Amino acid sequence: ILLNHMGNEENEYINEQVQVKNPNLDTMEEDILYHFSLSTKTHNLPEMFGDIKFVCVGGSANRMKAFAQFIHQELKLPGNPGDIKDICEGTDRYCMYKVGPVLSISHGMGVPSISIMLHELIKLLHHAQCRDVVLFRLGTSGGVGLAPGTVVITEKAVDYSFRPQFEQVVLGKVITRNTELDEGVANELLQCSSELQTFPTVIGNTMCTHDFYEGQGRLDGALCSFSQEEKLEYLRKAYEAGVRNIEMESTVFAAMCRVCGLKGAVVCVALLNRFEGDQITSSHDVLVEYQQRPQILVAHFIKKRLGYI
Ligand code: R2B
Ligand code: URA
Repeated sequence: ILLNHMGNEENEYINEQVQVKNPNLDTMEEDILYHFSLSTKTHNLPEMFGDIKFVCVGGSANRMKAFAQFIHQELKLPGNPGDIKDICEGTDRYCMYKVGPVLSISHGMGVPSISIMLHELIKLLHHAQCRDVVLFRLGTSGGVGLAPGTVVITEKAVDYSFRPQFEQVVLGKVITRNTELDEGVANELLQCSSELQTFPTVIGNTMCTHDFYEGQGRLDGALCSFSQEEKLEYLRKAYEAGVRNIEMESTVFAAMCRVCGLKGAVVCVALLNRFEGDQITSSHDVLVEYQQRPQILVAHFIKKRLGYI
């Protein structure tokens, strides 16, 4: 582990193997990935997962099942996409589907939920001796000055004061980690969107909050402690800081990818323009189509990387 100027651990990128940053794991006889209902003793993780090259995560269990079926079709793999099985059927915390070299997992809503999943995912990839893995978060978000339906590829994940950092409380003290994402993967994704030419796509900063309502400056929660003018001022400041969308998982995702030597990307569709309102008013069908956009973009990336295109 190298320490950077902030005293934080930085990945050395010496090899491309997924790295856990915890010496305690070496001395454990068994590692139980409790929220996946998997364990190093009861499952042969290298055999089950050793060939994984792409991991796609997203909040909703149904959406991540649909993504697994979609990528199955796109990669023209043998068998019926309808038959894919939830690897984590022993638990209803998260769902997980494996389609060739692609793993699709749900993470629920918010930093605590995705953070638990990422701890167990990174250990899983480590135990399975996976190499050269790219991790994508495919999500939804609120747009900041963008037309609904625009896809945002995250440059930096930023916190509530637009700083590219994630604060974690450890033993009662705050630890700060860097949240810059892989620039190469982001640019490659932007290139994919210009090849597809089916929906608008931008690169921008993504603000991660710990709440959907007051935390994102919404006026329509059960509580609201600020005025419409104060809301708009905050969104304007966010826009000036390069923020183009707001969601609830990107900072911890970026921080954990960075420390563990995983190339990570965040691709979220904006469901609305927050300068225009707070409620999500589009029809169900429109929202379903919007949520397919990050999937289409990442499927194109995967197909290119695998030499299909
Ligand atoms: C986007 O959508 C969810 C809230 O509706 C949350 O998980 C996020 O980041
Ligand atoms: N997800 C969020 O976190 N915020 C939005 O406004 C929409 C989706």
